[in-house]
Amino acid sequence: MKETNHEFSRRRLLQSITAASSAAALGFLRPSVASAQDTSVETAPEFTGPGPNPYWNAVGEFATLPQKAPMILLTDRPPQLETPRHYFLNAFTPNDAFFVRWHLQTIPNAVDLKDWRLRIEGNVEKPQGFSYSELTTGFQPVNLAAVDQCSGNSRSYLQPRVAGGQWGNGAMGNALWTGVKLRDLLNAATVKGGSMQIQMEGLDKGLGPEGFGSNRFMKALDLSNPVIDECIVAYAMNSAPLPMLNGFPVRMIVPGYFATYWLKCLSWIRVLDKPDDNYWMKTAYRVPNTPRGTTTPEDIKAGKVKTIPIAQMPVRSFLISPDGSTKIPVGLPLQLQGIAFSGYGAIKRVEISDDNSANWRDAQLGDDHGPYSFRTWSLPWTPKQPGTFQLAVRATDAKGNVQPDQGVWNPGGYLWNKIERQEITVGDAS
Ligand SMILES: Nc1nc2c(c(=O)[nH]1)N[C@H]1C(S)=C(S)[C@@H](COP(=O)(O)O)O[C@H]1N2
Ligand SMILES: [Mo]
Repeated sequence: MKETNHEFSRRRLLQSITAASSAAALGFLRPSVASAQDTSVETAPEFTGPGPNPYWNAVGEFATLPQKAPMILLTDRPPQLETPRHYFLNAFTPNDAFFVRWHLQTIPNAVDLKDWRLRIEGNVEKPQGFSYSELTTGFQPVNLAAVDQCSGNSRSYLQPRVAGGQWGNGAMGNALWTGVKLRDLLNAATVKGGSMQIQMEGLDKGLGPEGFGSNRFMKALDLSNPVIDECIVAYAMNSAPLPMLNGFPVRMIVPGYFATYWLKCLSWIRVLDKPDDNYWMKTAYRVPNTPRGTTTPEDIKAGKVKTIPIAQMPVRSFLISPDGSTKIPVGLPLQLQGIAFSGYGAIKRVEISDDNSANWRDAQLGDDHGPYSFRTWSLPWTPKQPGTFQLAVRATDAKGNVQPDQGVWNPGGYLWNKIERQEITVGDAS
């Protein structure tokens, strides 16, 4: 059975190599890979389900998905990959280790840039269809470091447990995004008076959850939202083309906002004169209209909870090293290291406690890459006696938001930002 899958996968891979070479001869552009030897992963296997998922075979054979390092495989249909913890020691998350999340079954495995266009349509005076090179050469490029975080990041920590992908803390990543201002593209098309929202759609399609009603993933933002002027249509990620699984050729960057709005393989921006009521706005990705978006199963059952579309990311911080995997000898001078970020403004402070929140010490903040980036932090720490320590880390942002010691609960499993605690065992070194 396994053998058959491997054979199948090998055949598919050879086919795709052949397809890739002839495509290259025809001058098709594909997301480039690190080196010429890597051409075997240049074209992802087709992923058009139903039937056996070729990505699964790729995982079995190569322990990785196309253009990706080995990562935590959350689900294979659609592919969802979580970033292993140690990657967060740095402010920028490498493209090949950047988390992956899709909703629909059929995701593109290659894009022919000769045919591909980004359409600006709907309630506009002059509908547009920009080619990739028009985007890269026809507009002032903008660079922005920004955190992409899934609304369901850390969902596995909610009590009681909720349905959905059981992410740990690795459904997030920070990249330097390069692209065109959304506003420049809208201006080129001239938005008509009375417009309310932009609706975004990518190349993926397929059946969604029950009651979905359409086979596309679409998200919308209010034109009156100030974030519209900060949005970027990104054609580069950490100064390289986007990996196919992270949205090649372009994706939307919505600084400070949860990733659900960061449309991948973005191909349609539609100006609407009324609010978007598609499933992904009206039903999914909504949070209780309560402080911190928290509620209870009882209030949900009683129908007491009003919801609003999810928006900015609350302040968070993480201890990345040490990770609790080894016993630490007494007297060993350590650097506690980690990252922090907030969707509401720059990180102003990161504090550490090793005595169950009785005392907090300020960590030193690392390089400032802008308000929407991960901010690294570090603090020297030398354990003085053996035993078990709970190292807690809490961040404060420019708006004065401080991480709380209480979790949240809502049926989507969103907005988790409770203070993280890491147990460290210190051993007697004498
Ligand atoms: N086209 C498309 N864009 C999408 C999605 C999707 O399913 N299709 N999922 C969104 C969600 S919910 C998340 S968490 C991010 C994940 O981005 P990543 O895979 O680059 O990490 O993509 C967003 N953009
Ligand atoms: Mo997400």
